[in-house]
Amino acid sequence: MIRAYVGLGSNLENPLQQVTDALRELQAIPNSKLVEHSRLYRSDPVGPPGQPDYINAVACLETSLEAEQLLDELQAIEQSHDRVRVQHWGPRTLDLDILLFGDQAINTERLTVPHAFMCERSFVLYPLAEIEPNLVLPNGDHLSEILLECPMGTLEPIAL
Ligand code: A4P
Ligand code: MG
Repeated sequence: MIRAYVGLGSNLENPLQQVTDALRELQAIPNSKLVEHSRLYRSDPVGPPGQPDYINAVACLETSLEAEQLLDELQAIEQSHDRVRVQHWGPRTLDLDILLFGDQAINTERLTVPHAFMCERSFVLYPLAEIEPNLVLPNGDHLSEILLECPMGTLEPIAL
């Protein structure tokens, strides 16, 4: 079994519900177990301005799937949430990214793991640290040290 960390993000169509539903759907991925997940966080959008705030979270799965099989499962969940987007011609309602897949470094057409921008994004790093404070990345970097260079800013956990 491999420990995979998955980043969840949504900023459309009731993002809190999108992420809550997605966490439940992660539990149903075959040959996998949802070990734990962070609280939900509200974050300022990174990227084009003028979009709504995001809800973000990080989940830990134990899986015997290969990385690309896990990506297939995550994309199927994204698709089921995207139906709303297709109707409204808006941006995506759910983004599920593989942040880490054990200690594997993957660079294929479909997958870059560790996720290319994870170490610059407070909305990834703080939820990840909440569930795995002593995490060491495949390149040997300690999450606790990366966090020192990435201020929490306006990121805030949501009290549900
Ligand atoms: N892909 C490559 N590596 C991976 C990986 N590690 N995990 C490929 C998942 N997918 C990976 O993804 C496009 C392709 O990336 C996939 O087909 C897969 O083969 P996508 O999600 O369809 O497209 P995208 O949204 O353009 O890309 P991506 O990388 O998900 O976008 P970002 O960079 O993650 O940006 N601000 C806040 N506060 N919170 C957010 O969650 N998210 C984004 C999305 C921007 N700003 C944000 C947030
Ligand atoms: Mg994505």
